[in-house]
Amino acid sequence: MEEYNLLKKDFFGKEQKINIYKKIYEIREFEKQAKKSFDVDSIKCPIYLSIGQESISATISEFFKPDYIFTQHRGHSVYIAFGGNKDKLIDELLGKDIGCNKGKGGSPGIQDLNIGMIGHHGLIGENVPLAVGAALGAPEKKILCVFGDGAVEEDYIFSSITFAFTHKLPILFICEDNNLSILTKKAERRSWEITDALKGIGMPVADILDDPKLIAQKVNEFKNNLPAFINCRTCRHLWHVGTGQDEIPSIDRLKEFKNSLLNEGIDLNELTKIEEKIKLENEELWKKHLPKQ
Ligand SMILES: Cc1ncc(C[n+]2csc(CCOP(=O)(O)OP(=O)(O)O)c2C)c(N)n1
Ligand SMILES: [Mg+2]
Repeated sequence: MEEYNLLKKDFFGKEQKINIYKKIYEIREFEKQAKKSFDVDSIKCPIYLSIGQESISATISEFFKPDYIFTQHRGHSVYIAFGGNKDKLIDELLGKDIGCNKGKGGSPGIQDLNIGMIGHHGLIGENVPLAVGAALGAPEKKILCVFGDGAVEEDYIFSSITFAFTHKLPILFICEDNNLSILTKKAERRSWEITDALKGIGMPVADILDDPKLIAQKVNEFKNNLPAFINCRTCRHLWHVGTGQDEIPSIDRLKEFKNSLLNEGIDLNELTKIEEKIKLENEELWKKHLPKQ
């Protein structure tokens, strides 16, 4: 895995760091409330939470502004990070026809053309060939394509990505590598890394932790030289689907990032104020939508 090196301060200053922290925190608070609402049966669709993985889309969205976004089933974090409408997301989770996908997609099928986001249809990794097809049809558009480490085992992924490389299609491929396909760890599933295979064809690739500093560095390095592929090693805190937890998460990137900001001299009071504001806004937001208890 690659390490952090020589990060240029001009693209990762205090303002960017705070923006990213805000987004990670905002997504975390949203997801915590989604979990609560699922647990009391207000949300009835199967729920795929992003808790633990928020730093990836939060950081990418600070530096890369795609015209289209193709995601898989774990898409809440991507939707929120890229400016999706949280009211419409809650309504979608509640199955209402005013939801961002008319209440028909639910948690795994978030789609909203207002932000160019095309939702998941059920087949793992299908968003990769779809993203490549879209790029072929509209090569002037920048595309973000996000999928998991399970998806990269589908045969159509490799052929699609290599096709995108041959045809220089401007897609940023992001693998949210939580080391799990439902319950099975990578080591039990395969003996290879997609990044090694893609290096073999000369494609710009990185294999990094989900640390915002590393993601910022690689996105800035690659964003004008697409297609490129970033494998971000992350940690899903809860079940694949649903809200349970089998083991204590090995890392909480939110806490780690906050500690790194404090170590760099960012004021604790400033972060606490940000957190309080986000918490309050999030509570108000959900209150508007949930049935009165
Ligand atoms: C083609 C296909 N095979 C299997 C499944 C069943 N399935 C749904 S989610 C999933 C695991 C996906 O893991 P990953 O891509 O790593 O995403 P994560 O859930 O870890 O975010 C599987 C195997 C499916 N939906 N489609
Ligand atoms: Mg996975």
